[in-house]
Amino acid sequence: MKALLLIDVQNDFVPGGALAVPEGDEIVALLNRLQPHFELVVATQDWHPANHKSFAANHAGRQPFEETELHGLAQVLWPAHCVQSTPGAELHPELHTNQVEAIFRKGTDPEIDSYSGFYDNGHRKATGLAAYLFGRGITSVYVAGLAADYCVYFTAKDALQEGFETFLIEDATRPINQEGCERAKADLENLGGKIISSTEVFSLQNAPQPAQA
Ligand code: VGL
Ligand code: ZN
Repeated sequence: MKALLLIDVQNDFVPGGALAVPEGDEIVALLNRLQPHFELVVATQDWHPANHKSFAANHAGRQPFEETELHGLAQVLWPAHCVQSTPGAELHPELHTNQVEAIFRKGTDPEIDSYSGFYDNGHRKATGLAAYLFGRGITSVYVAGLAADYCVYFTAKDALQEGFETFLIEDATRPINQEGCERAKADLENLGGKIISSTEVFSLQNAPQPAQA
């Protein structure tokens, strides 16, 4: 059983948003076409309180994209983004959600960032996504969405660690930083993940068949 994980397809991560991923909006139509090819579709939502410590504005004298340390973990300081219940935190209006059976929110603890859909960055708390997928009989996960070099990458990495056969659909994601994206893909391949293109999904055997004439 295969699941599609739609990672953080939110207004703040597309051009015009607070933490815009270049061309982030260009994947939305593809994500919609991919969904019917899966038995299960799940989404994640970055969902920060306004006082979240990943925001540069919550550290005196610090600027976005500087690096710091947060409770012993390396932390990039981001522009404030995906603040709970703001328009920037909403899923992209063109993303189809009728087939999305569950949405897992992350990044809600102000003291720790949470890139992966499975765990916070310190791996201290699970979101429940792995247990949910196991409960639904999922053995393979296909990861897409934003951003390739952060939340998509860390979600795929945790999926591998949880024992799922893991695929990154490379044309269904976009990175914040291209070099970081190349490193992320190489790392996933080293860990046993597979980097594929959407055409491989469209040619999977159990794709919906057109109605017989
Ligand atoms: C993300 C940085 C901070 C992401 C979320 O969705 O990739 N990146 N928060
Ligand atoms: Zn975030």
